[in-house]
Amino acid sequence: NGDSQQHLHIGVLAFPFGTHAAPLLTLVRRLAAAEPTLKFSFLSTAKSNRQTFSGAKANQFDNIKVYDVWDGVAEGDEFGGNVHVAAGLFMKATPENFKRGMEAAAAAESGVKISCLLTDAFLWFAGDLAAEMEVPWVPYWTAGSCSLSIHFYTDLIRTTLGNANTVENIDKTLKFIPGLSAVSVDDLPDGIILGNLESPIAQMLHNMGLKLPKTAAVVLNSFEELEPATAKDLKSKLQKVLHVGPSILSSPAPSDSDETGCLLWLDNQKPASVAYISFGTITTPLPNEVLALAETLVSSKVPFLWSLRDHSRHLFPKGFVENTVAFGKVVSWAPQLQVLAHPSVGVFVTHCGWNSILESITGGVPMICRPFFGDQTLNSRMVQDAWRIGVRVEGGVFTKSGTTSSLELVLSQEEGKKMRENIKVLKQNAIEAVGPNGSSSENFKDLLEVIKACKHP
Ligand code: U2F
Repeated sequence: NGDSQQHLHIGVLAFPFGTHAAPLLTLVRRLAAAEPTLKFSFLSTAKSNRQTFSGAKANQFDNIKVYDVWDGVAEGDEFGGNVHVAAGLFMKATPENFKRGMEAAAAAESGVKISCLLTDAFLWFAGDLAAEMEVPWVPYWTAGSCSLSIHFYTDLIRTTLGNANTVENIDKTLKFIPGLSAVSVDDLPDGIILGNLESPIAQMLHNMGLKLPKTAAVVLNSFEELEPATAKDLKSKLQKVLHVGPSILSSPAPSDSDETGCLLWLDNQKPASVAYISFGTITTPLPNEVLALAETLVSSKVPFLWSLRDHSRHLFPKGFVENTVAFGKVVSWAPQLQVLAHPSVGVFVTHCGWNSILESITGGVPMICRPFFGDQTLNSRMVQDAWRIGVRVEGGVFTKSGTTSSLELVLSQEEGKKMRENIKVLKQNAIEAVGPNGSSSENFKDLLEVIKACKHP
């Protein structure tokens, strides 16, 4: 095929849940802009593609084409289940759905076959698929090195600390893994030592960890200076480890519009006074905790901006929104990146999703952490004890007294000031990492070379 001499065709496979597809697309956009001769086929489910390419984020690249793959829900089924169930159904539909999608993509590119698989790292089977297709596999880990390291070392953690759900191991730390000495068994995602080791997610991540040494390069949305020991260790163990983030700085997506007036509202608040509250795209906090947090805000009168989906509003105490209108604002969606960059925000009450952490760092805002699942507890441990840029909410869950003292600590006490100083240093590191000759910029160039070196199969 004459055309095949002209361009390389990259198959991009997304994980269509949580905040996964969007950061992958951000990376693809950056590659597509840097090397217009590369052609990208971006594959995800119809629902995920609709969200990822909505509004200002509509696809404007000639060299990125978008394909829908089957989500695993049988036709005619009215599926309204939660995201974990949906992810299970989706994983069952893989890799067949992606294979079919890639065939369609190759046909649309006048038969030019895919010469590289760039995928969400969750999609561990892409390693086998790539081998079958005789092309390299480049997985993208949308979170930090700390959590990637946990999955890489799962077997070692199990043999060192024991497989069973033994309580006596709970406080043991992972000091035998570089960069993770602050982390205890209790901080690990379910399915490593505690919880169900056989759950689909646990198996998926374990498989991924085992496959990592076979990848051409592992790409992360983090920067080396944030987790130097872990980054160095992974680099010594894997073929190539490329921290290219934070992508919000290196390749900002089009800004969210401020339909709910958050930024205007923040303009009228005092510097570093506001608590911004959000728990990401998947988590809904428990009813008693919403209540405790709301009661804390009422009694402490800390100015707040709370992003909470409408379906959770009924959890507020009666009259909450009306009674706090003088110092608070509740919205169903906030332009979070811009909110965290606003000088009025003094603390971020967060579930510690990785994107939220990066946005808090680049906004220079310390955190109060209330993690729920996956990498979030581990991330919160790093925030509190490795980077010292926040605290876990006192007692681990929102109670009125614990939340009151955590807010007070971060907003008004010396410790909070110190956190703000620490986070400023990390913010500066992040800016330098994506700047000229910065580590993330150099890693990005390296990634581009890896992709350009792919051969037509
Ligand atoms: C999963 O994380 P989530 O999607 O729940 O949370 P984040 O990684 O923190 O990403 C949330 C994104 O949604 C945005 C916010 C982040 O970019 O700016 N957002 C917003 O713009 N406005 C709002 O009102 C609320 C949110 C998973 F649960 C985590 O454990 C993982 O760390 C993460 C990444 O793999 O994916």
